[in-house]
Amino acid sequence: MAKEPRPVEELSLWDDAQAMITKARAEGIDTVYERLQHQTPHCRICEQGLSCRNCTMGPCKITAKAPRGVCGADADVVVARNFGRFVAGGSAGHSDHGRDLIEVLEAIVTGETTDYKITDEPKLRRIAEEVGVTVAERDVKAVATDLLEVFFGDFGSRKKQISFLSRVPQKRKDIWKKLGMTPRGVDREIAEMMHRTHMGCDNDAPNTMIHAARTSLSDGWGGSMIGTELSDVIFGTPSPSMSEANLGVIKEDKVNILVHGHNPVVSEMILAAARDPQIIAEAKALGATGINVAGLCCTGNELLMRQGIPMAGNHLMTELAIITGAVEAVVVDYQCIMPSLVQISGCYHTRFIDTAQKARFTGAIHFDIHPSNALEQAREIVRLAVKAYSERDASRVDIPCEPVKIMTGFSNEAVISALGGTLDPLIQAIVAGDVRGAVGIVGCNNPKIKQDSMNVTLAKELIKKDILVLVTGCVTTAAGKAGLLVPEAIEMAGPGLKKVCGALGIPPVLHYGSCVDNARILQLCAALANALNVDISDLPVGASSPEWYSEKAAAIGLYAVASGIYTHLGHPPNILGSETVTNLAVSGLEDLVGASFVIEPDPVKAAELFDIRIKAKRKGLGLSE
Ligand code: SF4
Ligand code: MSK
Repeated sequence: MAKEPRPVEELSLWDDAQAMITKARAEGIDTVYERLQHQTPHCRICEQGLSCRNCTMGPCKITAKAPRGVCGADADVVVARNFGRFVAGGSAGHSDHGRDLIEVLEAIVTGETTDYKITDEPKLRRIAEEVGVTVAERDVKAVATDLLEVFFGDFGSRKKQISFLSRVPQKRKDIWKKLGMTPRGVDREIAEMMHRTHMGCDNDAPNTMIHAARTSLSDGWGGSMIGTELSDVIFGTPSPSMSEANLGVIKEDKVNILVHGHNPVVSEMILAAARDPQIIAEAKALGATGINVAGLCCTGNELLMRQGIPMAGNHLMTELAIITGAVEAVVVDYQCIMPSLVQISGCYHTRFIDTAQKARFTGAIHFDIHPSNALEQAREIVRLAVKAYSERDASRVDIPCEPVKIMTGFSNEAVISALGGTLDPLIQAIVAGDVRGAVGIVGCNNPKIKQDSMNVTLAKELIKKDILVLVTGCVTTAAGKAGLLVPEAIEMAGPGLKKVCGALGIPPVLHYGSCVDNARILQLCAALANALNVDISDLPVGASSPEWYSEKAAAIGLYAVASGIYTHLGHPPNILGSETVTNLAVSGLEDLVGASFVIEPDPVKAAELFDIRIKAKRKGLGLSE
C-alpha cells in the first residue's frame, strides 16, 4: 500500500522549501522525501554497521544467532572495518578536491592555462615559508613550483608527516606520535585503510579505529587544508561582504544558473563567463534583464565567500530550487549532487551540465573541463543556459520568497585583520568571558531530520550562552535563512557576545566557508592553542554536525575529535552494532586524544552539553566559567 505523504511542515523549517515540496507533489515530481519513504524502514543490521560485503565468502550479517561472519569476523571487526572505509571515502573526497587545486596551480606555473592566475601572492609566499620552501628574493612562479611539489609530496608515502603539521601544537603532535596516529601521506592513509579492511588484515577494532583517525587527520591537516589554502591563493582570500540567501535569490527576469558541488575551479569560470558583456547582451536580446549565478551547497559557499554570489540553498534545497521552474542550468562539479537532479531538470527546461570526468551523470550534458579550456567551455555552458531561457514556461514559475541578507567572508586572515592584526583581542575576550568559547557547526541536511531545525536551534542556543558560532557547508544557508548571519543578530546573543560582535560590527555566527574550509577552523584552534601554549583539547571549543549525512562529514567529525575537539553529532554513524567501537567513539577516545563524540538528537540539550564542556575547559585554563 502506498504510504501517505508526510505533511510538509514536518519536512523542513522553511516556507520556501515547504512551498516547493507542495509544488513538486502537485506536479507529480518525486523528491528526496518520497524516495526516503520508499526506502524505509531501513535494514536494522546495516544501520548498526553489522553487514559485511568485503569478500565473496559473504555477504555476512552479524546477529545474535550468527555472531561471526564466514571468515570469523565478529561485530567489533565488521563495524570498525565499515566505519574505517566510510571515513576513507570522506577523506578521499575532500583530499582529491585538494589535489585538483594543486593541479590548477601547476597549470598556472607551467603556462598550460591563462584562465586562472595567482591572485593572492602574499598568501602563496606565506604558506610556502610555513612548509619550508625558500621564498626570499625568488620569483613567484619558482616559489609556486616548489610549493606544489611539497603538496604533491603530501599525498604520497615518502614523508614521515604531512607538511601542515607545522601548524599543530607540539603537545598534540606528541599525542599522535604516541598513538601511531601521525598522518604521513593522504593517499597512503586512505590506501592503507582499504588494505587494513581487506579480509584477513586488521582484525582488532580499536587498532582499525586509530587508523581511521589517522586517515581523517590526513584529510583535515592535509587534503582539505591544501584545498582551502590554494583556493585562496588562486581565487583570493575571502574578506567580509554582504550577500543574500534562500530561493528568492533566483530571479524571474534573469537567466538563472545554479552552480553546485564543491570545487570552485569550474564555478569561478562559470561566474566569469556570466559576467561577459557579449553573453549578457545575448541574454538581453532574448528578453532577460541579465544573467544570475547563484550557489548550492559548497561550490556555492566557495563563490559566496570570495565573490559574494547569493546562495539558493543547501543540500535539501537542491532539488527544490529546480522546482521553481526558473532555473535555466544547473552546473555541477562533484560531491553531494543527487543523481535525481538530472530527472528533475528533465521535468523542466533546465539544462543539467556535468563537468568532471570523475563525476558523470547519466542523462547530463557533459563538458570536459580542464584548466586549459575552462573559460572557453564555461562560455559555451552559459550560452546554453541563455538559450534555455527562451524555453522557460512562465506558467510553471514560482519563486516563493524574498531573499534574506547575509554577511560572509570570514577567513582567518579577515578575522585577524578585523581584530587589528593579532588574535590577542579574541584571546582577551575569551579570558574576560565575553566570548566564553566557540563551536563550529558544520555539515549537511538529512531528510530523516526536519531540514535545518537542529542546525538553527543549536546555533541560537549557543550564541545565547555567549558561545561564538562558526558555520561552514550547508549550515551556512540554514544560519543565513534564520537571520543569524547579519550583524543585527547580536540581539539574539548573550550580553558578552553582543558586546564583542557589536563593537566589531560582525554577526555572532560567522560564515567560515565550505566543507574543506573546516580546515580554517582547525588552523584557528591551533593558532589559539599555540598562543596560549596549551593543547587544542584544552581550549573551550567544540564542533557539531547536527544533520550530517555524508562520509565527508564523518571524516570531519573524526579529525575534529582526533585534533582534540569535543564533537557533537545529531545522530550516530552506523556503529551501534559494536559496543567496543561505540564506547571508543563516545568515551574511550577522551582518554586517548582528549576529546570524544557525543550523540544528542535534541539541539537544546546539545547546547547544554557544550556549555558544560566549555565551563570545564575554562576552569582548566583558570578562567571564570
Ligand atoms: Fe563475511 Fe568475512 Fe567476507 Fe566480510 S570479510 S563478507 S564477514 S567472510
Ligand atoms: S555540501 S558534505 S551536504 S555540508 Fe559540502 Fe552540504 Fe554536507 Fe555536502
